[in-house]
Amino acid sequence: MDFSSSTTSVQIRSTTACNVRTGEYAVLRPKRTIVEDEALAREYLSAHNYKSSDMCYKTNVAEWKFASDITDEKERLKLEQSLVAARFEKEAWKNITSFNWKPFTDPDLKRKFKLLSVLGPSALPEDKLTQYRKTIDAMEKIYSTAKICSFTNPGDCGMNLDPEITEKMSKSRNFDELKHVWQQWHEQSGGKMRDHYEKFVELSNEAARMNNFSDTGAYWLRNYESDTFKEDIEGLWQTIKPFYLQLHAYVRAKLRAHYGEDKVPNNQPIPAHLLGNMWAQSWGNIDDLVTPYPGKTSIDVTPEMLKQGYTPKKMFEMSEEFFTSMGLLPTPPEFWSGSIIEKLVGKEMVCHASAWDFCNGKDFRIKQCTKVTMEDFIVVHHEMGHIQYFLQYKNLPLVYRDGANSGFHEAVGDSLALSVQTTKHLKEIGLLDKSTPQDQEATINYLLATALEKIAFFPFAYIMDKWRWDVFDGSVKSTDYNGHWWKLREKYQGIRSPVTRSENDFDPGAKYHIAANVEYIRYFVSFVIQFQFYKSLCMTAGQYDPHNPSQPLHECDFYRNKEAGAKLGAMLTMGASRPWPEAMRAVTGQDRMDASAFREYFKPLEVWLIAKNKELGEPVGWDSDQ
Ligand code: X8Z
Ligand code: ZN
Repeated sequence: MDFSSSTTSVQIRSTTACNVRTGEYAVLRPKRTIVEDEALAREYLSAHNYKSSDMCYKTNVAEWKFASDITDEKERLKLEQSLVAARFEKEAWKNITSFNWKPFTDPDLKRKFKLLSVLGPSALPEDKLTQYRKTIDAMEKIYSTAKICSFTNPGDCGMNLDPEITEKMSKSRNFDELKHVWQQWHEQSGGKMRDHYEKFVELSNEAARMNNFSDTGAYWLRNYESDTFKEDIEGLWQTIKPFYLQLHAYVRAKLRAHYGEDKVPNNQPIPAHLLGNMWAQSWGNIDDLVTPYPGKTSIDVTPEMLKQGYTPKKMFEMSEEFFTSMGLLPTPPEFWSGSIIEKLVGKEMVCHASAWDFCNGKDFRIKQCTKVTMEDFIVVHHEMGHIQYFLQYKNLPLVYRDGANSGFHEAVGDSLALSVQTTKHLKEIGLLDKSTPQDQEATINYLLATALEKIAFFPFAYIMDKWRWDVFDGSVKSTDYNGHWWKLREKYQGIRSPVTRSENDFDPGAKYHIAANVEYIRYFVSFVIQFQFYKSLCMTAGQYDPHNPSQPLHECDFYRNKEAGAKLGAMLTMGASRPWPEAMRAVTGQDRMDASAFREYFKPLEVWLIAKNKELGEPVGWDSDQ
């Protein structure tokens, strides 16, 4: 699959192979000098690039067909294609590793070989690879087709995650209804895939070990090309944590005011079903309950979008216009004819939004069950960020057609969306009344709404992979899958399950990326670096000056700014051809992840929250058994 964010895509894209001249290199190698070897290697890669792009195209087509129309037949065809691709990959891998590439003098050639020398799950024998793929497909199918019964109308059992369940979680303020929906969803999704997950872990680890990694977690981390990556993430979390605790305390106080002391007790983790989102990963949907100054304008322009007759098509066109206004690339006609931007009627499909690169330089698509909401308007920009990356690196060899690391791919659209969602920009595009004042209270409202999306997300993004790292390295056994999940949920997010849980449940599987096996720490990385990108682009555009209080970071809009666009474009065209610190330097001048831009952006809110929690007498943190 190419989803830009899928782990399988990386394997296919970086290891897809051709089966021509099988064995030839292995036989010749001992007789060659390094110089001859390098020349031959270059020649080999060129043929490999051509064939592997073609294979990548075929695999994507089969995967797209399944994801947009989930049937047994489409699944069978997808599996068949994945086995064909795996055979190609294995052959190519044998050729690639037959080269003595480590002493190569050309650093670029060496990098290509390094990236291509990891085979991925295709290392498994074919029967096991079949099982591995079938297990993931089964989980993705359970997730994407799960249905629950309505609370108010129990006879209606056709509620899907997208859109009905998501809308309930976002809009209902009825404690028992939310609990019902939460519980039912967890039962019908994760609850049905526990055995599959256990099998998946075993096979995935076996594949990782065949690739000389200790386990799947270590295999995933290779993407970040850093020996200190886990420590760096923990360090970033420690910087963000005090701010998260303040936000958590404030939101808890507001929820208590709404639901009552018995439902949201002081000093306790927050019940997971009250935060406007099934996974409590971002809390923007309860902005109405927690907004500091209710009389002031809200950032949520959904009602205005509906009033003006917005459609999914218009949302995508506007997003594209933002990118091109900065001198970035327009999408080709194939994008518009091939994409699916609304849920298909009468078909089961994977609704979780994704962007696809079909590896032929012209076919790029998005699949999104778009609703006309401000939240989805931001997701549209997120997905268009992936497409922009694809477009910018489309002329590189396939092995480099990827993000500098996965977090970069996730950050592009979000960095631009930070500009799109400013009141300045919303006024400019007619979604906010030009006369709306931007005073201190409106600023706090704006920053709080943004914090509900961005700050609330960090501990969730962290535990998604912390849990999997612990499962993959064997420190957590299948008998403690769910217990460990809730231990992390409570410790990091400060939330608790609304109903008693046991090892008969499998709540991690109620989240898409666990069911579909998509690594998640990329989003943690993205939420840090998108503020670094945003700040740098703002400074390039002359829209932010750290020494000028009348020009705060959160008000910067770089719409139509070609210099900012050129800077971003320069990074995107590098794809994965350089280690990520170099890509980051191209935009920010920095070569590491750094939460200070993020802190700078939210500074006025941090000060406000600390004072407010004191005023409310709300204790910060929660009692915990941990
Ligand atoms: O999965 C996504 C994107 C597709 S790459 C819509 N996101 C994460 C999620 O939904 O959990 C974006 C932010 C977090
Ligand atoms: Zn994404």
